[in-house]
Amino acid sequence: MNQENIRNFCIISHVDHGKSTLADRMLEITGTVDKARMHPQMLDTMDLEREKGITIKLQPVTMNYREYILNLIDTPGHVDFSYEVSRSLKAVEGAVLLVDASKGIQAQTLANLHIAEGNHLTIIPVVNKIDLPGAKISETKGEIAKLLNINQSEILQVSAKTGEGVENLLNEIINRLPAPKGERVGDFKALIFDSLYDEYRGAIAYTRVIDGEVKKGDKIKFFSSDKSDVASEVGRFRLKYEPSENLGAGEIGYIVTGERELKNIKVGDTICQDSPERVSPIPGFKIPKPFVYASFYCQGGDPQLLRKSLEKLSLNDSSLNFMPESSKSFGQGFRCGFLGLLHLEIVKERLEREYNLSLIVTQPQVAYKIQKSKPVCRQARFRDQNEYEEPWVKLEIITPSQYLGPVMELAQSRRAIYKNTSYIGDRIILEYEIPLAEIIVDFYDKLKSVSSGYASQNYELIEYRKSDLVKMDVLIAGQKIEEFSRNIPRPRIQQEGKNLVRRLKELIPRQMFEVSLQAALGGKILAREDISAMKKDVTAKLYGGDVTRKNKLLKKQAAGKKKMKQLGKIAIPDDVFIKMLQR
Ligand SMILES: Nc1nc2c(ncn2[C@@H]2O[C@H](COP(=O)(O)OP(=O)(O)OP(=O)(O)O)[C@@H](O)[C@H]2O)c(=O)[nH]1
Ligand SMILES: [Mg+2]
Repeated sequence: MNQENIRNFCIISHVDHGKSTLADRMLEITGTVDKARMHPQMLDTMDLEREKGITIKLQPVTMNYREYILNLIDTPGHVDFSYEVSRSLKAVEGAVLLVDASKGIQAQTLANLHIAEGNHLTIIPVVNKIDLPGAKISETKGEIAKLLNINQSEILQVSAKTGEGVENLLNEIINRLPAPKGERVGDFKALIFDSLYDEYRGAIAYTRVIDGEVKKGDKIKFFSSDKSDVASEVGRFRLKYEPSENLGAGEIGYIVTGERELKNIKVGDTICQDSPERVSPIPGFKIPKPFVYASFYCQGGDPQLLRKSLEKLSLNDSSLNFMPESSKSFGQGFRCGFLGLLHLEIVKERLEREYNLSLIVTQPQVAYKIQKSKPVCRQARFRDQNEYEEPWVKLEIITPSQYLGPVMELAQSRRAIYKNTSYIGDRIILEYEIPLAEIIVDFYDKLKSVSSGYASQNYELIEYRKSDLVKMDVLIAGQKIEEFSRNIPRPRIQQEGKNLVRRLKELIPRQMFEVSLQAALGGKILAREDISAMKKDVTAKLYGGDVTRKNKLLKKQAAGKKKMKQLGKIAIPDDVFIKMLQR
């Protein structure tokens, strides 16, 4: 394939602005998919993506159009998966920046645009959903023109739903984006921008070829691990793996590497052929720092199985981070780092579905830095003398001006420090600095509810700062359960203690004996609730001898028990930790 006829691009936007739907229309117009086989958001191939209606993984696809090859990468919009966006953007020359005409520019529109600009990509601004009755086309164009400092006439408009304007967009992609650079003759060099573990074929590298070409049977070498393998198959993404003779400079495709030692293959690494000394490696990706941590334990299973599954999954999710850990209550497990709570939920679901595990996940927390100090006197035992540092983030909120009051009130109730205000059109961009712990759980839901769904947010880590935090312990039936401990700003400790034991009381079922629930600071009890003992026989209340009903009830009780975990004497449901977060 002549390099001049290749165009590589991503579609980026805020969540839900229609990227995957636009990709559908492109697949249709280019004849990549038969209309009869077409279904909405064709590139959202994971069950989880379809159930949740969001894209989680980047997804490349190769299309033929006119005399051109178009390599498209659909990206997720949710902030927890922005690492997928930044990797995708390294593999292409241009980005279609999509903006929903009924919503205008939102927080991830800006965040993703900044990543694209940082990669010096050509941006094609496009207004989507022009078919909607509520579409504010010219307003949105005005916002984009101001943001990109361009003329409104350069902004395209489409309806990804009806297909209007999409053919024109394809032609503009060909006109406006440069063809990929690189030398077809010469040493082979390619970037791994994603990967996948295949039980039968080993690791499959998703690559962008920079120079040279690779053929089936060629020897390949991973730059960082210096490990050699043979490319047992190369090919293109055509909604399935389509083998080809070769992959050359400027192309996007896959290489079946056969590698089973998973530490040898790294996303961001450079693949070359025999002589790495002749090739300069491509600058790798900046590995994202996890925002939240939680511990994963295998329910009644082998921790080694969990380790292998985490390794395999992390090939396909390189923002997942894990290290071994052990707990008195749960045994061997892993402390895992995530980019947000949705990321955590998705990883848990994927491990359970794709690797058939049953997991216990402890309460997610941000990573605190703690300087331990010894108590100096007896009284000090009742205080927490440790010094805490916690991560702070820069928070950007975009809101229509009429919700400014409640949005600011919300931020201020969470220890936020106001920094700046700016405007896009008649909407306001508020900038704050705020402790990460204040926003990871329910801030976004609250923000949506105080702004009737119109405000959006984005955040990035800035630094660790000293905080007046104390560690609150939780005692169940007099036994300290480390997994429930949490760090809390000192002024809020009484209230949080009360809330916590009340919530635990709702979530922990009655036991055969009375159970006390206590929140404590050092040795001092802050709050207490009791769960009264259960009646011994659950069927006692069934009069007469209806055996089927009685059996049914006992069965139900038994099934309920399976999802319980023994914490000392107490049986608690597995999902208590996650439920504790849902207020
Ligand atoms: N009316 C209308 N609805 C659209 C259009 N484009 C997308 N939608 C709808 O918008 C919703 C989100 O579409 P997606 O294509 O999943 O959005 P996305 O940007 O891929 O979402 P994420 O990948 O999760 O960020 C779906 O309900 C689509 O049917 C459009 O042009 N017009
Ligand atoms: Mg999508």
